[in-house]
Amino acid sequence: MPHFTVHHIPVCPFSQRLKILMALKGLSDQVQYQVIDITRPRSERLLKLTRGTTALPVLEFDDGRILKESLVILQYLEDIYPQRPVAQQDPWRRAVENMLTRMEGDFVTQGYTFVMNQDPGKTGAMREKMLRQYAGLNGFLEDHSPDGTFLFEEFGWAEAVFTPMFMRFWFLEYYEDFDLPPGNECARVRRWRDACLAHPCAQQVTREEIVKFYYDYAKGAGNGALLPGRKKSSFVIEPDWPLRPWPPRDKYGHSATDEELGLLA
Ligand code: GAZ
Repeated sequence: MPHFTVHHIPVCPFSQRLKILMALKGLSDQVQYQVIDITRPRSERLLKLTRGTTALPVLEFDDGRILKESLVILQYLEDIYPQRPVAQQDPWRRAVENMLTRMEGDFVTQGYTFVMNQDPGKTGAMREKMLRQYAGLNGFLEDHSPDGTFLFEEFGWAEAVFTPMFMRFWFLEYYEDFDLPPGNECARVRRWRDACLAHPCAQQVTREEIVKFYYDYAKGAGNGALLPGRKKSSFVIEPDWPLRPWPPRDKYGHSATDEELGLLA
């Protein structure tokens, strides 16, 4: 078995996909993770290996080869640990699962664009677009699994891909007061989402951790970037998140200081 390490950012949804997959297989201890502090410059060594790209996770083998892109790494782990397959084995079912997986890109982009929006005049349009994303998932599940909870019988591949995003989108509930509306239009995707959130193999992060780490995203600064007047990003590893207070919810008004966010050691 090749030796490798996964480099990742704390609270990163893309590496949580890998953690969920390995937890489903009962093999969580088979993968070593190395936390990268994105508020500091990336090491020359890693930059060289990735040819200058900085997006994580990156899986690095002991011999210097690397793999990028969470869905590619997910498939690699599925292939080298075939015990307790998570992906569907039947070609038709696998294709259906892949169609749903293929919907993650727009879903993720819309959620992050919404949380990072700084123009209160655009909030209505953002809500509308986010709802359309959920409605798309709802329709897909209605077609392929009208009476089920998950896409198939159990929490599987598509669930491992989407659950970290359902969790990140707690930041929309907190900073935008956005959640799925009651009623029929989203009933199927709500059932899916709620079961995904509750699954024992997907409990690597908490709502509190996400809300605290993503404060700067809610103020328009992604990927560890520094906001005006601030010396520390909300993505710093120290002080640890349980020690920090809950950030202010009003993202369009007040800009919290490092001190208010509990970022000063
Ligand atoms: N497609 C890749 C994968 O592995 O699946 C995505 C990986 C990725 O974007 N990683 C980001 C990263 O490592 C962190 S997560 N950044 C650190 C760096 O130095 O590059 C997504 C958005 C967005 C804003 C943020 C993110 C996000 O749009 O989650 O849309 C998809 C970054 C405004």
